[in-house]
Amino acid sequence: SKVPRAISFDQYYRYDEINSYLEELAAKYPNLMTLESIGKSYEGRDMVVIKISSGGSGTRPAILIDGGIHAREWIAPATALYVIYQLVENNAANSALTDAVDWYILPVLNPDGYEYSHTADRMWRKTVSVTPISGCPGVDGNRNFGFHWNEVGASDYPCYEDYAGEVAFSEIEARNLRDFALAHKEQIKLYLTFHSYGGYLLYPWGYTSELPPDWHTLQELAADASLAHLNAGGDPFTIGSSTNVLYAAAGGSDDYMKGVAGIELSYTAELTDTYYGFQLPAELINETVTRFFESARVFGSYVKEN
Ligand code: ING
Ligand code: ZN
Repeated sequence: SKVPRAISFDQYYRYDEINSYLEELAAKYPNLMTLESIGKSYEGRDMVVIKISSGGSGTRPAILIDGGIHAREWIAPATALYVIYQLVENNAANSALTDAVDWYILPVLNPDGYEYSHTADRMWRKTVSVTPISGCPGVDGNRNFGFHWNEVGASDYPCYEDYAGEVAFSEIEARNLRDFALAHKEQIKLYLTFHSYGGYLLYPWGYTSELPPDWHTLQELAADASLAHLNAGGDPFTIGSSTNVLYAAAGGSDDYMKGVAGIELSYTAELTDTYYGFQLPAELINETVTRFFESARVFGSYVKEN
């Protein structure tokens, strides 16, 4: 497969291509970016987290971003990759975002599923692990986290798209992210997970219609991020708790990060509108990611200033 010497945002990349690019970037900017495997996926792929830090020895407030927990949502890894690209390759223009804040970015949380969606089934959502029903592999990674696990909006039946798994954290990918987040929880002030589609900025909870005590802060910061997206030519986001503006679903990563890891600012971004659904044409990647970067800027500034 091709190794991208320069990344572009007019095509979707395979998992190996993404990692080749990230390795080249880390080699080129060793004082700004480092690459860490947080463990292997079910099929043995390294799960790569990028750390972007201009100094501070790990004492600065940090933002944790992931994409691609759901295989078919290809714009999610692309957006995570674009944030890396801007913060590292365009650091001269974006140094205000890295001079006091560290960024941990995991572009593809479900690499096995991501590859499967390229090679076998474009509409694959889940992981690819074996389940008790042969012929029905895979768990919904965003129903597998261990906070009010499987209470609502998830299925016990392995053949369903929202199968929660046999137990919480049955999936190695969810465990690897959990362990990474818990190891850095004092440092991480904001968690952002990319999904598609629909144009939402969601905050906890997904397991209940009750709102967290600091929902007003979550709402206001999301409104600022949405305004930046609008000013960049994007649509405003629909903002609210997952249960109240989309649907109830327990076991999501955002609920876990807030409810257990103690990362108070925890968001799910549902990128892009509903017109193309999961199959956003590659020609629309560029405008999608550049617009969202303006929202990412707002999250970065907030963490820096608070
Ligand atoms: N949407 C999310 C899902 O996992 C979500 C929405 C996020 C619900 C967080 C509850 C909690 O179903 C997509 N597109 O996957
Ligand atoms: Zn999703």
